[in-house]
Amino acid sequence: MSAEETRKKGFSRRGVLTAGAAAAAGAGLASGFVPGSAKPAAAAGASKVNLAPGELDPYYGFWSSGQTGEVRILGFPSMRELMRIPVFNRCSATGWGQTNESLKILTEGLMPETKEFLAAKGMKTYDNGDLHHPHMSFTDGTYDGRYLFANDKANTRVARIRCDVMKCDKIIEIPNAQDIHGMRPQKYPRTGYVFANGEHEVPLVNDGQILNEPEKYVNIFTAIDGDEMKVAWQVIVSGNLDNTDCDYQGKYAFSTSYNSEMGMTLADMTEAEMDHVVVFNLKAIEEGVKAGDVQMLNGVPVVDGRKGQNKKYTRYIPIPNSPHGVNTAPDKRHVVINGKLSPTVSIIDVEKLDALFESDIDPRSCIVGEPELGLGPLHTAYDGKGNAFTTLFLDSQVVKWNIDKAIRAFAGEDVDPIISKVDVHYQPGHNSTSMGETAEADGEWLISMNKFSKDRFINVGPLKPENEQLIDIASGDEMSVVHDGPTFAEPHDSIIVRSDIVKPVNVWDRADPVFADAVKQAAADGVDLESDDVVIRDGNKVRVYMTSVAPQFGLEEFTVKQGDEVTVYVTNLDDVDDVTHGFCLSNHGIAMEVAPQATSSVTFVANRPGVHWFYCQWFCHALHMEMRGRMFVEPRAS
Ligand code: CUK
Ligand code: CUA
Repeated sequence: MSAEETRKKGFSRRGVLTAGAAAAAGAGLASGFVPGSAKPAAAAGASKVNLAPGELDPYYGFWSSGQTGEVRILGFPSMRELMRIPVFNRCSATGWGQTNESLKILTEGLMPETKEFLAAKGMKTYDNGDLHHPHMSFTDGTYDGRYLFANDKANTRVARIRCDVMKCDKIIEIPNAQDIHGMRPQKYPRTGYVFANGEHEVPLVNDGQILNEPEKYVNIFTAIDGDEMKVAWQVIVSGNLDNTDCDYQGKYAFSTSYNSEMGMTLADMTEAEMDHVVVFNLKAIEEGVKAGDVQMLNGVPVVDGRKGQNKKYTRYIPIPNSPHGVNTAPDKRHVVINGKLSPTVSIIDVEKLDALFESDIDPRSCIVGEPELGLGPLHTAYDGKGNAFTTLFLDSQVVKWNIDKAIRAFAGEDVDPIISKVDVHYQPGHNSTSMGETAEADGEWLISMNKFSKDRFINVGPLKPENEQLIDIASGDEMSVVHDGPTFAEPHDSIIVRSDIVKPVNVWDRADPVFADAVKQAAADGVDLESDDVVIRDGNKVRVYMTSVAPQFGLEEFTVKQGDEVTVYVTNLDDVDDVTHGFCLSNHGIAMEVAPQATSSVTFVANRPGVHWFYCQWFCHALHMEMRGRMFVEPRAS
């Protein structure tokens, strides 16, 4: 398509739109064409996106990847993908899922029955995950750069990523719940808790005795101790759980429910006009747990917060209609619940929640605004200046609205909270603003994470990328789309973090706990990982220790016997930025990354007699191709 055609197309789609949106269309064109109506502000926004070679981004973007199961790091606002962090998936490049170090993380947090189930399939852990929500740890209401946490909807897990090395260090399976969807870290005083919603309701004892007795189905809300990565407590709720967020006081968490009906079919699930948001009273629950008002299920204390049960723990606030996202505003006071099947969002004033728990007043008394925004409101982000940005899935738009005006309109004043709308392409789910889920929301940028890209990119076949659209929100009331960013399946959510907050290292610390098992085994074998290149035989177990310094492995050959269980430890002695080596063993399905000053190890059975080359698969040196060696497997004596 020529630039001229692109331009025409852009304008026909935007016929009804404002000059601001038209300016955005112009700013996005490769030709650099800017229509006469363009505001200089929009052009300014676009120029901030186009970093010159070598220029650095002012923000990190941490992107989920949905069913791909990883977390991605983008430079923001350039939208350049910088790195992928394997979490629930497998990674051919880094060996995530086959190194002993990663397998430990992938298996140690699984429940015994899950390990048993997987072992029967010949598996150590799950191969897939569905990672929707990456969120950073907080201290005092803002990001602290320690960790990222992420959910796995597919296999009911929660993972933690260390931001110093940008690697996953813990994965736990959540007992009693099924399919962790909404997940948020505690904002205040710190993280602290990581809240996690079980989305799909199951019988409380799910052993195959109960199918068609919905009254025996429950959903479970979980609070994880984010420091220990252990479940602290759980709450049984009525209805299912979708998304979650919490307040800036450290008192309450909130979860939406699209299935208050506890329906098992689409018709049943969407029957009621009103569903609800559950409010969790953290202190009351902690006291209940301490007082022993719990049942112990799979070693976890579980309190009963169902409707009509103990009202200390939860309140159910009716919300129209199958609400989805819940987003706490940086004003530290308002929480927006996005109506999805209702064109409205509902604004909760957290200062009215104490009264709700103290007496039997109408739970809707804490709703202070309910503006009608458009069709299919899913998620809301904030600029820190009193405005909110809500995605409208069905309208394919983002709407900018003012929180205070919405509250005044709800109170009867004749004001319109809607400031402007912009078309996005197409069907937006989550959106995020720069620092927008913290008290330091800065109102610079908005990302609209669109589920369909259709015609926005050259065609790649029936499976299309998603389209993340970058929107300038710093240049006045109108929003300007300044960049289309294709992504592979399927980022749901993202966070945009000021770059000064995140401080990754360049080189591993040899004392890092990730290497502890290797160090321990080496010590038991009398081996120094940092200098020795040696093969240790221990019955039919063989441990091969080798160092690597570009462009050479410490061992250029080693010999094992057919049937040996071989563990190869590679320690990268290079301590220069960016000199990563790898160890790839031909025709054995084995490859792993060994970053500067790291030790990585992998275990396999040597079952193919003959010569097998191993080589460094990470281009590290002019003689990188020569960085190789031979494993000789002697045939089993027959
Ligand atoms: S959910 Cu995907 S668009 Cu999993 Cu956060 Cu709303
Ligand atoms: Cu070492 Cu390539």
